[in-house]
Amino acid sequence: MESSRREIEVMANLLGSNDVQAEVNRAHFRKNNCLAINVIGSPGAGKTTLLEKTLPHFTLDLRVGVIEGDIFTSKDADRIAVHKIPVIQINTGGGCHLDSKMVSKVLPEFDWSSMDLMIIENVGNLVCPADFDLGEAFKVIVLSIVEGDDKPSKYPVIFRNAKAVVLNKMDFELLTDVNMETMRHDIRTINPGIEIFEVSCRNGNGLQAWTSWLRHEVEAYKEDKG
Ligand SMILES: Nc1nc2c(ncn2[C@@H]2O[C@H](COP(=O)(O)OP(=O)(O)OP(=O)(O)O)[C@@H](O)[C@H]2O)c(=O)[nH]1
Ligand SMILES: [Mg+2]
Repeated sequence: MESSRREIEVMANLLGSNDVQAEVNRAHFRKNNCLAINVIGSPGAGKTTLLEKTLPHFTLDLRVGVIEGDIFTSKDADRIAVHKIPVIQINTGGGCHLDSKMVSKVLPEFDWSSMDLMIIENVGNLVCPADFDLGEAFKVIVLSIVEGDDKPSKYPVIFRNAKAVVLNKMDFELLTDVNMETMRHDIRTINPGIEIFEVSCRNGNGLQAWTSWLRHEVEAYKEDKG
């Protein structure tokens, strides 16, 4: 009993100090007029692939940077670097999520003079990153439909906290027993206002709606200078 109370106190302190730094990061993004988004999803959901497919829609006329979060390796950062944009890898060394201090440490490594969009790919995990504000404008979930239509109701916290969800790997729809109506219904029950995109990064279906929405979000953020 005593030890679980101590654990709660430690967690509360941790989240408290994370939130303080997150506000500093958020002020930094605001000052530089750069939309920052926090991309969250299970290992292999397709976060990096979605970034790879998204970047070509932005880099012709906008400046985009990427922060890659992983436990070990720089494999995702290497994939993003092919697109010739600034990318920094953060290795958590075992931690299951990024936190605002890790992000703040790498911010000075970017040139902020004309950055429009900063995409932060979190460590592959649908649970832990939900509790850690990085200072982003909003969270985006990437969920592979192959994982099953019960995932939103089993992991509701992240769905409650996100602005958009990309339901990826739609090319597998007919090869699985996933019920997309259940999936959509459960997501909307948890978060009625969330944007839902049904996408296949493999064949490109649905990507246009996602990239148009994200572009609109970048423009809206830049117009809202308050
Ligand atoms: N069939 C199919 N495969 C996909 C799709 N999107 C991604 N993949 C594949 O799924 C695998 C995992 O994709 P990643 O983009 O590395 O996934 P991730 O979420 O970044 O993974 P972590 O960073 O390790 O958490 C790769 O083999 C991709 O090619 C899709 O829409 N359809
Ligand atoms: Mg990845």
